[in-house]
Amino acid sequence: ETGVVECTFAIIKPDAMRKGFAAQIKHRILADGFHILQERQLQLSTDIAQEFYAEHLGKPFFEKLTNFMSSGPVTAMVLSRVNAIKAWRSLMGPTNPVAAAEQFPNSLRALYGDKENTTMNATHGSDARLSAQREIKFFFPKRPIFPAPTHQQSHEYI
Ligand code: DGI
Repeated sequence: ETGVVECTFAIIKPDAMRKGFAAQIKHRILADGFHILQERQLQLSTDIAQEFYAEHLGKPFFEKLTNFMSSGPVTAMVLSRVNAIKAWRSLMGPTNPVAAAEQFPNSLRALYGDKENTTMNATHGSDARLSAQREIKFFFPKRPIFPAPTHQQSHEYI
């Protein structure tokens, strides 16, 4: 397989957490060859959700999105893999769960997103290297001592 090992940032959103889909989603992540380098469960304040989605400030869905993202616990993860950013976006599927179901029925947003409501689309993923870096720092501000693992067992950071 060609490509560069990258890190990306992922969130299991409050809807998927509430519906009990976190374990199935993590299973798909691992089956797709990602390592979960870091993971934490937390609940965002609305302020933090607004800061995280600052690029969408002023859009019609901004308030609904940030209220939803702070409505319950989420799982935040750093994922690594060859071409992680693209691969995670592709595993998630399109933003709108209806489009996801039509185009990629096996994608996470097709399976676990809310077909009535694009806001509740189960997962988040960085869209580029720069946003991945920013988002990872935002949720995991402490730098790990060791670089990305080279085998299954070396997942522990201090
Ligand atoms: O990178 P994505 O999460 O796929 O999409 P994005 O960065 O354009 O938007 C961030 C989130 O905002 C998205 O996951 C769900 C929500 N969103 C985006 N577009 C719409 C939307 N929510 C509603 N209700 N309607 C939209 O058109």
